[in-house]
Amino acid sequence: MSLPTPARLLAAVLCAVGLLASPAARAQSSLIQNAPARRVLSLNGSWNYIIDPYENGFYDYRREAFDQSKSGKGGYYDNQKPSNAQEPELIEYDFDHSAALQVPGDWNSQDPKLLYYEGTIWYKKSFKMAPAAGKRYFLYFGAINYEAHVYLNGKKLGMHRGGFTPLQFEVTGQLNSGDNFVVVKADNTRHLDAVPTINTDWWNYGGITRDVFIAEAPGTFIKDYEVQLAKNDPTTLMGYVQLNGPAKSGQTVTLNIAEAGLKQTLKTDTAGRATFRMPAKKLSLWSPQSPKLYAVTLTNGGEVVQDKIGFRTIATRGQDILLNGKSAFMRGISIHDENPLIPGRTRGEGDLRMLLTWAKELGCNYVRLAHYPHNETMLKLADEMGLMVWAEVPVYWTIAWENQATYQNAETQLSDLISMGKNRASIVVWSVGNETPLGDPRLKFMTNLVKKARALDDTRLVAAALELHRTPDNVIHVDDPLGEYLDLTSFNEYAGWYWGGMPGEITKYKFDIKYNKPVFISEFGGDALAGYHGDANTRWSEEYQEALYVNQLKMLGTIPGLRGMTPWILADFRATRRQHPVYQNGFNRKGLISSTGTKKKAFYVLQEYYRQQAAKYNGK
Ligand code: GCB
Repeated sequence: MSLPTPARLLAAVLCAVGLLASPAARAQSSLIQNAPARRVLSLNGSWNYIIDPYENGFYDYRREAFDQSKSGKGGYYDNQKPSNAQEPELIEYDFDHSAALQVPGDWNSQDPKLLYYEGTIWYKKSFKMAPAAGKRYFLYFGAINYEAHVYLNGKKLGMHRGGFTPLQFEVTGQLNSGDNFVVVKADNTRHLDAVPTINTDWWNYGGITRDVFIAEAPGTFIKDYEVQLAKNDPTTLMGYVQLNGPAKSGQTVTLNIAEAGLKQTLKTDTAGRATFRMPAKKLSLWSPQSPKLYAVTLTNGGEVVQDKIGFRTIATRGQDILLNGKSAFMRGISIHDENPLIPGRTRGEGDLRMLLTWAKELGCNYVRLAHYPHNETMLKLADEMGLMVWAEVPVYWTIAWENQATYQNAETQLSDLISMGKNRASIVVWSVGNETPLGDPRLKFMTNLVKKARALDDTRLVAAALELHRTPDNVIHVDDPLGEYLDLTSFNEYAGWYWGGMPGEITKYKFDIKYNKPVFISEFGGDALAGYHGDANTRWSEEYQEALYVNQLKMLGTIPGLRGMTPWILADFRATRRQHPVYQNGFNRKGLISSTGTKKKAFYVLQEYYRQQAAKYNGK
């Protein structure tokens, strides 16, 4: 037995408090890495649904949950057929004769009576399959908003909270050869202690909003892996492979990046894990100008997992953001996971590609995927199309800072996001929240999230969209104490819309920014109804928004450390709080592109500014 040396003890303590991010401390999660790339049976398509505002399919008339009863039966998840005169049992629901919703897709945009619906909807999908002996199976949902109870063939698999991260259940041994059915109780009721909380500025779209599939894997399989450059070192590849299953220890795993001539055979330890660190001097680095991705192949016996991975470094030095060691300007735009043309949540690669193509047209090299984890496909597309990404968790406005369960929920969402995105070169920033109010409990909550993000991934920047305050001398102060812990001084700034007078008046403001870090404007903007015209002082007109952008860019140009921005927002989006009957009509109209896909005048202002910035920073 070897006794712990003082150095080992210190390392263990530092690891425990998250200060030393060893490869072993990097993002691990129960989720299968790159699950969509495994051998899958898609369960997308038509799912029958039952609207259940009183939750009669979940609770009996004494409000006892059926799935907690002795028999575990009685809920809609039994998927019983309705009774007829010959049958003794009364059944008052029937999935097969109920209407259907398309999955993936929110329910609000698929049936007019569901536009504002908040509550429970039951989904059912029947499918046939032939599970193979010796294989393992995982039922995987890209996202369900917000609380999901999942049942397979009448048996409960589990429950998940959080509307934007994947959920997965092992179903080995629970699948029939032949007919099967999955039932989901999806509930988008808002809660004070949830993440996000009850108050947001986006639509509370409910339902199974992302892909559903069953993934097949061998008995012992490659569950998780990371293949990235070491921190600030473009010539060293590092990461790990994690096997899961009875034969996980002492296995041989091969990592092959054929195009780069890199191949290594790894041996797993008793925990099924193999870490590596190897020289990689000839890699072409990923950047928006040249979004080079390498085919990466991991092999474990007969199992082959393939990914396309890019390699780049990201760091800050003083007020510079260094991409692959060179100063870059982040020409960004904020994006919601919504297709304004549906309007509703994006439903597939086409929708996602449309949004990112608009961003490219604008001249962006960067997107802020606000305010919650976006689709895994979006992250892969950003890799492919050459857009850096700010990825975020829905710690938004005022949540229950002192509630331990709320913190745990936020931390889990952050961990799952980092696990899902850790191999994507596009992601350069983890954002732990947006416009959170000053105060001690909040500072503790947020700094714990920052520590967690750094412990899981020490190679990317950590940020949050902060707030500012003004003094009567027209000075905008940015001094939120959370800024101390972040890599960017990133803040939202709404001069010319929520305060500061007309667009022409805002250039009088000067900035007083406390931290010597790259300055990043995570939001600015104002509403304009596309096609509504007036002058630069006519609120809601395209000309007002245009003047606001012209003057914002003038004003922001006075900040020496300005290294990027993600104005609010690419496209108009649905927001319940936006009630103006003429100009808003349930939409936040700060989009540079309208809800029918037309570009507003301000689009071209930002496009020209980005053209100049790209020239100045040599296109990076
Ligand atoms: C903000 C929020 C964003 C809102 C935006 C607005 O500061 O971060 O979610 O939609 O302002 O339009 O007010």
